[in-house]
Amino acid sequence: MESQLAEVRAALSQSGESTFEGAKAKAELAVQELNNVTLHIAVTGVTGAGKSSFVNALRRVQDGEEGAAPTGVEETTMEPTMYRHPTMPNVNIWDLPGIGTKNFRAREYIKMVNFNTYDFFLILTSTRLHENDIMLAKEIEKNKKKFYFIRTKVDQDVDAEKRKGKTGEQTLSLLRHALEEKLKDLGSVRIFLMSSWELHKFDFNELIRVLEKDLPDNKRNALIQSLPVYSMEILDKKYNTFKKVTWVSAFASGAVGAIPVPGVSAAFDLPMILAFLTKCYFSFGLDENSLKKLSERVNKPIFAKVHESKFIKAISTRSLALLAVELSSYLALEGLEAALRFIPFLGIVTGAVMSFTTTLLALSKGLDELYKAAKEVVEMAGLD
Ligand SMILES: Nc1nc2c(ncn2[C@@H]2O[C@H](COP(=O)(O)OP(=O)(O)OP(=O)(O)O)[C@@H](O)[C@H]2O)c(=O)[nH]1
Ligand SMILES: [Mg+2]
Repeated sequence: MESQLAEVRAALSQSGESTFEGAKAKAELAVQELNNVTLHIAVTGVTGAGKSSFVNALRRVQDGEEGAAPTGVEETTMEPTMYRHPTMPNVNIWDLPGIGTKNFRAREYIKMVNFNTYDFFLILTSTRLHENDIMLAKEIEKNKKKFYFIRTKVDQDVDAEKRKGKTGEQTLSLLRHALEEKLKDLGSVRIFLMSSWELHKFDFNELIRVLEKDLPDNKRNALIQSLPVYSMEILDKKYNTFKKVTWVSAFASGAVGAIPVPGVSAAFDLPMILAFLTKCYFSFGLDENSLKKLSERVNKPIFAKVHESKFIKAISTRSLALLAVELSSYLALEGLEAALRFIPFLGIVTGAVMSFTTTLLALSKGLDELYKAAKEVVEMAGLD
């Protein structure tokens, strides 16, 4: 009980408001902003640089799969194509046309691809950096947006150089220095070495760290929540972004439309809790489709166990009834009303406060359960 109350106290102090009503009004605005945030990522670079393959890797769809961006030596993307994230509809990844190698005009190109649409640009380059990549970067900078250079297909370089006796580290270090040298006119440009075949290796995490710093709060959260779970670090980041919004979600929910749960004295907003946890469930890669793909990728047929958990089942089948049972058995609320009186901030405990408290505790518990399951998956898959 003490730790639960500490959670409620922390939520109240995070709101920075002195009344429950004030905190609620602020939270409602924050939730509206969260729901309206969109992120548009532009993926550009010369023809064949690996743009479409990278878009697919970010969206966790395999090349050739339904809804995947067409890839291959013959497949050229001729106009900007938007690919919605499969589970986060507010995150859009744009596969831009190849910038060509001849007669390139950066100013015309950025006009043609609707420059203003995008939050930032990823400029992909594979075997050779082209003058046009640099011209494009300069034009993006002139128009006050951010760009990041990504050297793709480094798996190929590592393999090829291994045959000549170089270690992976040596190859990557040489690649990095050669590119830094070529890009030195642009100032301090960061280069990220990557492979769409093995997104979890090389500089993917580093790119995310840099983007996290550069993006405003809501967009950063959207980005993190949309990422494939390729490491424990990414899973932890996801958990933290969800954890941060539990209190706003609980404040904003209120008792309106709440469903009384047998055995729990305060009604709480079960549909909102289910919607929130469903988002976490997909973001953590716990859905059957993601688990199946991971299982194939790491060649370990062990993830079906995750769906044996009653809690996960409640979410995967979107069953309010099952979720209510799971949560009410956790929320042993008998002592809660009395305990709440000890929080000086609250004064008199009202139905709304009770509803807020139970909703917050349910969200936290649900999030922790999903995180625990996802952590086990990451460990079993050997991704940590
Ligand atoms: N080994 C390796 N091959 C890759 C990687 N990314 C892309 N490729 C291959 O490179 C070729 C071109 O990839 P695409 O993703 O179609 O390139 P693109 O930039 O979209 O090309 P355009 O649409 O023609 O401009 C394909 O044969 C891909 O399979 C990678 O990370 N590693
Ligand atoms: Mg393409």
